[in-house]
Amino acid sequence: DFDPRPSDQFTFGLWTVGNPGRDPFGEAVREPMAPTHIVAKLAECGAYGVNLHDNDLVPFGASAAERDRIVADFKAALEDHGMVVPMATTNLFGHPVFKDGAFSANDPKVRAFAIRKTMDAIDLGVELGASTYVFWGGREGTEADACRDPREGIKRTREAMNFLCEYVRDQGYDLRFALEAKPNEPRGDIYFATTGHMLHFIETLDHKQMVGVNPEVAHETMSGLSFVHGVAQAMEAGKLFHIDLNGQRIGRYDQDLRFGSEDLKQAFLLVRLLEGTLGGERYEGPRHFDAHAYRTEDEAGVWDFARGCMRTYNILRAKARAFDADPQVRELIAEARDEGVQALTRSYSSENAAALRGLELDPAGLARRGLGYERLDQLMCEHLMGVR
Ligand code: DIG
Ligand code: MN
Ligand code: MN
Ligand code: MN
Repeated sequence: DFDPRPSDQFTFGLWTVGNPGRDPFGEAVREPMAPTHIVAKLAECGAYGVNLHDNDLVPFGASAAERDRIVADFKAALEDHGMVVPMATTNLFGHPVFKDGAFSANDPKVRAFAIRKTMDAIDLGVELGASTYVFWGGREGTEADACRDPREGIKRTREAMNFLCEYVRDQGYDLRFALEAKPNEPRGDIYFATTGHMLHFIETLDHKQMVGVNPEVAHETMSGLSFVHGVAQAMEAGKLFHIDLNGQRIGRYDQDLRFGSEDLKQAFLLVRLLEGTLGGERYEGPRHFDAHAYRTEDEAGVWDFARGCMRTYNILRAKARAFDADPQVRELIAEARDEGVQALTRSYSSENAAALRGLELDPAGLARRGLGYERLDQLMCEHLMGVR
């Protein structure tokens, strides 16, 4: 069966199933849910864990005593329901103080406040057992782009990341950072717009080994990019530290829809990549759904949404296994191999270069070969449509 179980490692943010359904054009449609209630209900649904921004649990400006009481209650709920907290993050986008950005804001006092708030939120995440810490720069960008040199936005972000990496090391925390890209919304343009931008930025950091990415389906899809290729590049670079799964239609605002609900083919190809059924590395981290129920739903609908995300993932995993075990598929994707030729370009030598020049290659003949991809893609569609 396809029902989720903790071994599937499915997680949800408190803010996802707890989303009250407010949108830019309408008020909340659902009552707020207590974090302890969310923990109980997600456990009931078969989830493995829950993630959170600091202020999803501890209200902005709460006293130390209030914070400790809330954390104690939350820890008890986690314990009671056998749930874990694999990932934590900071809300650096909700409070008006961040209206010009957080790490990249023009006011040095705002930047300092953002870094201090992140230090406190890192402490909270570690206290709850998180091993991954996500940074999504929702307000790090512009409308009036003349407001700062865009290179300054990059420099300030690097300064914050280097400082916070040092903080984690100084505290002796076992924590890795995962950077989440988004091209726009809420800002007109957000710095580090795609996972690709983040992968380069990470290489410029002082402690790049502890920094990876947290790609989100909706965010790459908004830009019309292949999410599967972005995730593949992160995996190949050993930088896929976390992932945000959801559904999205191209060219729209960030919809954060139920996983697989919009583009089943790309969701299938993503699950196939993550599960490694096509061969190669399998992603071993949490399968996090950063998504929320339609505004039309009541609380029961929210749990339908949560179960739908997880069941769809499990169904697609079964289909990916069947697809890559299908003899006709394996025959079609069996790559042409010619060890002699491949060896020539695997590493340079003047002999190899000369041999390459001497190779008998017939481009016209090579061009005539049909690849059989129509048959291959039809087979994939037929697996997806449930007739194979
Ligand atoms: C938006 O997609 C962001 C925020 O929800 C959060 O900071 C991050 C964590 O997954 N995703
Ligand atoms: Mn999103
Ligand atoms: Mn979102
Ligand atoms: Mn996200």
